[in-house]
Amino acid sequence: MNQHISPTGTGYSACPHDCPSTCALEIDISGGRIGRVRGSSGNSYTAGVICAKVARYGERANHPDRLTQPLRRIGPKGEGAFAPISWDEALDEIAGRFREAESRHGAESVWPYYYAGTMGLVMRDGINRLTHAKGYSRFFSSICVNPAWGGFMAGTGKLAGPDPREIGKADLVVIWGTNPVATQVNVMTHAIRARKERGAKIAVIDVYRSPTMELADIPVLIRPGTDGALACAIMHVLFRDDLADRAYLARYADDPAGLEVHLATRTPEWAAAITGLPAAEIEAFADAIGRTPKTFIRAGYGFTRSRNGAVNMHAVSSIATVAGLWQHEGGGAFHTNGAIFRWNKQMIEGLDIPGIATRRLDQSRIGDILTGDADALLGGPPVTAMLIQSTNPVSVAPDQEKVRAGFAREDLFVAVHEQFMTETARMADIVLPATMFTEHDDLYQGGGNQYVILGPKLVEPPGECRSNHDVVCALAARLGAEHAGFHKSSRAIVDWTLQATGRGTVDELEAARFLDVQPDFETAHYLKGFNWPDGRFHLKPDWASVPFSRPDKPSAHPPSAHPPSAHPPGAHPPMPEWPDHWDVIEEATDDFPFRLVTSPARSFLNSSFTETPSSTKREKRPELMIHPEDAAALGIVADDLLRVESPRGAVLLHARLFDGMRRGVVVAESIWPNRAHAGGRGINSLTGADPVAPFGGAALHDNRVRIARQG
Ligand SMILES: Nc1nc2c(c(=O)[nH]1)N[C@H]1C(S)=C(S)[C@@H](COP(=O)(O)OP(=O)(O)OC[C@H]3O[C@@H](n4cnc5c(=O)[nH]c(N)nc54)[C@H](O)[C@@H]3O)O[C@H]1N2
Ligand SMILES: Nc1nc2c(c(=O)[nH]1)N[C@H]1C(S)=C(S)[C@@H](COP(=O)(O)OP(=O)(O)OC[C@H]3O[C@@H](n4cnc5c(=O)[nH]c(N)nc54)[C@H](O)[C@@H]3O)O[C@H]1N2
Ligand code: SF4
Ligand SMILES: [Mo]
Repeated sequence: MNQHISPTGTGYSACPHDCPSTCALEIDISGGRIGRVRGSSGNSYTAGVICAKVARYGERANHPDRLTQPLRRIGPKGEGAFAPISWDEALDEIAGRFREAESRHGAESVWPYYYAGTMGLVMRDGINRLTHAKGYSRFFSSICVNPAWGGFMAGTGKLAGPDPREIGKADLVVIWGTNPVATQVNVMTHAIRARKERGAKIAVIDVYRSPTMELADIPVLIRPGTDGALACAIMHVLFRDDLADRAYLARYADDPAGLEVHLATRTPEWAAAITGLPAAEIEAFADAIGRTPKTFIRAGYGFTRSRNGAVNMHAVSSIATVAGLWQHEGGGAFHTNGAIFRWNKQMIEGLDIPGIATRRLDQSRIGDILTGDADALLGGPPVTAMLIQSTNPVSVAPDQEKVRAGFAREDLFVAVHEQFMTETARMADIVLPATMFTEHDDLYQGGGNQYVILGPKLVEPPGECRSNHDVVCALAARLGAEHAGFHKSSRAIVDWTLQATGRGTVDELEAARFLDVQPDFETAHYLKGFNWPDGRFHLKPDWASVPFSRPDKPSAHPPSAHPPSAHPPGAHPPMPEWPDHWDVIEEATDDFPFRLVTSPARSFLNSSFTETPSSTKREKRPELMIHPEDAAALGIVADDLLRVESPRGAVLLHARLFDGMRRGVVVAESIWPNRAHAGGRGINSLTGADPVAPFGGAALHDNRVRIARQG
């Protein structure tokens, strides 16, 4: 492996973080350590631009607080007292405790838990190979993408769309429910290019005046969870004013006449009452879309983190069909490119292991699961042992009071493999030190773009850090788990995966650095038809036929011991037949009169970078953005310490007066560590884990709260 490492020079890699941009990176290396990081200018999506937090990655990689030794807990759970142990001792103990759990309650009492702290395919997903080989409980991944992906596929039948670089060729760029200035900077690179080169207009739909909306020509400020209403009114205007592309609809859509009838009552006035956006602004925005064939709708994740999120994503993508945008270069709707990569993941995940049929436990419901909710456990045994890689659920998972209670259980054994002593690691029995992306080999794919990128090992890790792959293989050996993937290096698995997918070899990819796998124009724009048997975009979605996984067993009753949310799982009204405002969001009540959104903070990435001083300095402290008139009505002034309470918990935040929301909407840019809040409770004490219909997921931006000055 060492042939790829040179102590000084430039290394080429991919940003491993959970960000749709997946930037191609050029990394200064000196004395075997990484320094300044730049965006690759030869990569046409990255185009030489990356975010500030990754540009200064040396601060994170060379951080004095990095974990460098395996540790064993020596005090009470969660107190943070650990003592160093050897790797052999740590691995033996984990294997022993896993065997013990298995003999007591069966293999399904072990739950390997992971997420996208690294997006490298081998390091992120290789843990599934161990799960499959041992028959442990499987992982139903749900915290991020499900409402968005499923909602997009409900129309197109496929998770792909026009080349995202075509944003640069649009005349109207519609940035819908995403905040790319903070969360995926490259969308802005291409949007600004369209503005500079073509005079394109930029529209931004959000629930607060985000840094992206600050740059918009057409700011569209709505209430949370009302995007379906806005989309319907836009389509109403398109039909009404003869701006719908009827010839396109006749050829490419399932039932445009039915939609037109349905939308007759979805007027701008109707939507104004729901969204809070004046009808005249809806009219003007709809008119701009209807008169601009090269309108590129870039739909993000944020607006789908509501209980009606999948319905809203489908409604937004339907606009591109009603206006016929898909036909034009620089037009259409794009969310993500998951479908174009088509990896053979057999070696990574052990998909050829026979009889993979254990229960799949819902990632977002980890609080319910660890506190023994029979429904969340799908009627099976309790979870008594976990290996956690690449995620920090004690900060990021919803319904946090239960998450904390679950992790505090004395009969739960937890091993956490981490780069830092996160709040999850602090709750562990064994902590293992993990490599960073420059310290191991892996393979990356773009979400918001179309590149495959190699991230080779560039430097030696500090101390005794080991990669996820190495830990999974070492445990497999101790647990008697069998699969060829346990006997290959990560580089060999990358090579196998590339070859099995028909994408050459790892050496070829290393020489090329990245591979552009963008499909041809006709395919990407669905000119040969949408991905359904009838070849049409489904304006009237058949949710049951959407080829996207769902939670194993829809819950029949609300989680116990907690006040129910607006519509407990399984108890919500049926999904609408057509694009609509599906009224299942956690609307404000007299008791909880505000709607809280927990939008991402610019200098953090979920809970990552909360350990780097320049990021915490920029974000300052956990704050609640509240409208000055709402604040005045409550007698709140700037900097007051506020108690914010939802049906699920309470959190302390400082007031920041900000007039960039509709009245009654409050925003807390997140995710600060729980301990950064006065009182030690973090933002996810307020959020709920009841699954979003019909694909699961967490409605992180859909919370009713009440607010009062503390003390
Ligand atoms: N700096 C930074 N970058 C990140 C992240 C981060 O935490 N910080 N997280 C990463 C991850 S894991 C992901 S999945 C992506 C997500 O990136 P995005 O696709 O950008 O989605 P979100 O970040 O969840 O939310 C984006 C915006 O949606 C808005 N929003 C919330 N509710 C609604 C609504 O009902 N309607 C509308 N129209 N807008 C709404 C929020 O205010 C926010 O400004 O970003 C990644 N990049
Ligand atoms: N309130 C609220 N909650 C949210 C969100 C929100 O918008 N609001 N966003 C949600 C979303 S979209 C997501 S995706 C989740 C994400 O939540 P997480 O997946 O937990 O993401 P991070 O907080 O970035 O934590 C990733 C952890 O992985 C570690 N890590 C990185 N690389 C490696 C590696 O190679 N090996 C190992 N072993 N560890 C590694 C990092 O040190 C870090 O602690 O949070 C969700 N939670
Ligand atoms: S914009 Fe996203 S992918 Fe690019 S460097 Fe920053 S976090 Fe990484
Ligand atoms: Mo995410």
